Amino acid sequence: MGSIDITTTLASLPDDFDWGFATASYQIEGGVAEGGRGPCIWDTFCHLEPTRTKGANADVACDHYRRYEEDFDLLQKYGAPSYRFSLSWSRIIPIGGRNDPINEAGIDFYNRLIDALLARDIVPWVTLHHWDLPLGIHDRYGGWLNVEESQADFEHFARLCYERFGDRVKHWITLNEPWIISVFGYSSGINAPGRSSTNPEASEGDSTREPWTVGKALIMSHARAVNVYNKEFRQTQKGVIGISLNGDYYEPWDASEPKDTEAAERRMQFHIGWFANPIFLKQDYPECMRQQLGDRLPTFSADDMAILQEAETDFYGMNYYTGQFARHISGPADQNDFKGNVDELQDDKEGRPVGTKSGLGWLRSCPDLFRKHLTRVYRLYGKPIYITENGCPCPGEATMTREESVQDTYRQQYFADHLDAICKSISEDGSDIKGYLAWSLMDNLEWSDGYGPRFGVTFTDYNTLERTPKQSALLLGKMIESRKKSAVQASQ
Ligand code: PNW
Repeated sequence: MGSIDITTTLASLPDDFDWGFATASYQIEGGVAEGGRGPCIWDTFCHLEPTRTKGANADVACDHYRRYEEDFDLLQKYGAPSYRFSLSWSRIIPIGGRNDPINEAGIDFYNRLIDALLARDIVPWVTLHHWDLPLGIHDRYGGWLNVEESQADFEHFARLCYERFGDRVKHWITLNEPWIISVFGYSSGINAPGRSSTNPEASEGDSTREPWTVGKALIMSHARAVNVYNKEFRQTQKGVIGISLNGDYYEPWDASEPKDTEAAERRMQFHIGWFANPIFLKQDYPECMRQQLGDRLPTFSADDMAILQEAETDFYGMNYYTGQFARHISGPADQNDFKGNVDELQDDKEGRPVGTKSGLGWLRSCPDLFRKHLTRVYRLYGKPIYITENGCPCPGEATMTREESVQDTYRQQYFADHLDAICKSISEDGSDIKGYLAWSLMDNLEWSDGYGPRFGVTFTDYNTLERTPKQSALLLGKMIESRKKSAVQASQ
């Protein structure tokens, strides 16, 4: 793919622009019963019969638990200045609660990880929680369904992590994608713990209420973890803290229909405003959510609001993959709706597709919408943005051999086009975008889709666990290298 001109594309990136790759504990580690780790809700979910994860579990996954040195050699080979990974809460506190025993062997594992990164001059970015909730607290009190207990336990877990790792970790992300946790875990039930009243595979749940309760638990958990950092650690540790929010960009299905324009904006409020209003604007949920959901949407008490007011979050972590069209639905919203009473489509009224097809049905490459998304989020919430995830599987990659998969032309074009969108949002729209972490360092467990979709810049052979760099890893490596050179030139 020699045709991608990386130097002109990247010219408008700031000299201190950060780069790297991202992963999550459950998707790569394996070693689920090693070193005193307790079970998490995904362990149970992956072993349900009949399967709800295409037969896949994470008992071994990429065996990163044992192979992390090799994986960090790859990061170094790719020239990555930064690496984002997440902590398995139940490795550190096997049952999960604030009065439960701490597992020193789990802490040692993450100390080794952090030290192995620093030895290679790679900056660790740590996500405290990326979906693998300790089963112990799910069983004890319902996990995120218990707003008061879960936020107290998360605060305790966060404090322990700052205490033990914060001398070396200066970049924290509290939670990954609270929207997915709430909706996939407690409305559609396609993710652990798989609760739903609309999904025939689920035996328990209330899709009309549970996602909104869980959302509040996550917002308050984030805020309390930020407050602990700011009050007890920031002065000595001098790090930054943010949260990673997912959300697609929506265009109206019929651009000449004002109701579709409203529907597109409403859809984004239901995706992002749900969390960003309380966290970044320190306000109640978006008005359109209150209107539609009424008393099913929890309220913030005066005490809650005081906690939110205090919680100054440094950056907006953006996980972006795709865009869609939104079409308004006439009439009142269904009780189970979580989208803001809109239909989501991949073609507009004229039949024009939103983007080119990737290897997953929900993911189309739409870099122009990425630029609009970046600019909209920056204007609305006013915080520096780090892209904490962006990537795709190539069309057909799920059934490719290693030799075919490493020639990942589609992914290279996707990265180049999305970096170009970042440059335009910075230089033409004035957004403050500070870094880009590609998803993912290696092919890994794609949650309920199992090991089919390959998001990695490194091919994982799930039989031998051998890793092979794909062309896209080398392309990003070249981009990083060329930026380093121009930063050095600029400083001379
Ligand atoms: C994110 N969607 O999840 C997660 O943070 C990663 O762990 C995951 O591997 C990655 O994106 C790729 O999927 C998402 O359906 C899962 O819109 C699904 C969606 C979005 C994000």
